[in-house]
Amino acid sequence: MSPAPELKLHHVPPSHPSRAVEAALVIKGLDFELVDMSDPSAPHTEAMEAIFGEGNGTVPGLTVDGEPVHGSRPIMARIEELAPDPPLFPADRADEVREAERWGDDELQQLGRDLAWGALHFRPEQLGVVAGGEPLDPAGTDFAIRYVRATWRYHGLTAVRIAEDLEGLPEKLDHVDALIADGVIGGETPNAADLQIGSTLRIFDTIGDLAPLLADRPAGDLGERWFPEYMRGAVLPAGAFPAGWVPERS
Ligand SMILES: N[C@@H](CCC(=O)N[C@@H](CS)C(=O)NCC(=O)O)C(=O)O
Repeated sequence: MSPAPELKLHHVPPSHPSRAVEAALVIKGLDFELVDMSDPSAPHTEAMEAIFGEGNGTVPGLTVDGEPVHGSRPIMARIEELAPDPPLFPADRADEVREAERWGDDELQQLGRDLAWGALHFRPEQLGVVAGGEPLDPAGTDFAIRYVRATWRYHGLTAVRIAEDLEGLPEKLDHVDALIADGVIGGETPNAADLQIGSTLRIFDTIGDLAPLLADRPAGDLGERWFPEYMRGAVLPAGAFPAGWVPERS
């Protein structure tokens, strides 16, 4: 038997796609080292590109005996090659899981970033809560206002985009309910799509304004089910988004 490969998962702790692949490594029982790429003075992109190549500045990135694998979906696929059981792409619905994983990455994941940073713009003192502590004092809030502004600029966030994200959210949550009803996700053990979609839903759990959209439905339980410890207790109180921005559920 060949020795187990050396696995290093490069992440930043709040990142939901990083949590998704970390959960996959844990489920597979693989030993790995977590490398925290956070740098309070600069985005992690440059340091990531130095390891994973130009244009690969986002987290997560995995090295397998030094071989770089970048992005949550390629990492899921590589983990599946390294340890087939329990499967991340169960044979009886592998294509459906792959498509749901793609949807979770391409169409849902960004909303985790947009809506969290969006809500924090209106409640910057809550940055302390999201980081696992208390609401910030006035001096801390001054820092948070600058930090959130810089993040909006960096990600090209606008109020229009956030309002549109919110408008489209009921339809996306319906899609997650349908994936659960069809047995693509939400089974006994999480597959790659469960982890990709569930990690974003866990972020939604932290935004109090979204609670009415998430309550009493299968999609509303998925984040907590697969990521009970991630963001535990971090909830931005409802009322952050301006009145009328959060739509009724469909
Ligand atoms: N869809 C990609 C993107 C990951 C992504 O955007 N990660 C964020 C953190 S959650 C990041 O590193 N952002 C920094 C940047 O956009 O420069 C994946 O799933 O790997």
